[in-house]
Amino acid sequence: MIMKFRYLLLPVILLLGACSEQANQQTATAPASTPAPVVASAPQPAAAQVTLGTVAPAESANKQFKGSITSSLNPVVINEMHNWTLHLTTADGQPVEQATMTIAGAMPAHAHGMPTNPQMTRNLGGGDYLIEGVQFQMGGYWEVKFTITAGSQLDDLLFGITLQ
Ligand SMILES: [Cu+2]
Repeated sequence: MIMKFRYLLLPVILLLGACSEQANQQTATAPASTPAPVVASAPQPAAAQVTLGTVAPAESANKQFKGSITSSLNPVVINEMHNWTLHLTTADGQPVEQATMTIAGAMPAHAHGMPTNPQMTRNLGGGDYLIEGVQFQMGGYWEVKFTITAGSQLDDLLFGITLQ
């Protein structure tokens, strides 16, 4: 994970500089045996800590699902990869046990995406899903959208998140 994080530093810095549409553009993961780039040993500015703003439980666009998220890293540290757990229920609160999903995050005000492609990697049971590869490159208002399929249901679940 650390190796991957270091490998992502350069593109992240480029993203910060450009602040343009770079949604979901992730550099290919380096093999674990690849040495860290020399630049990674240079002095780095201290990582900024920001508070994961109150993330209200959300209702999906067509009201088929409700969801809430918890973060493995709280406060969130800018530019640090971490995981989320999504708890997913039906509209009446029953856990959704067998869902698949894709995830996309963006800052609407800046028209750019996240520096990573978060993925649901494990169904934890009871309506909980592990989301790996969450990373933010700056504070401010983010929207993270889960496009969820469960059985014949397909719906978008969007969380508005202010990192400040
Ligand atoms: Cu931004």
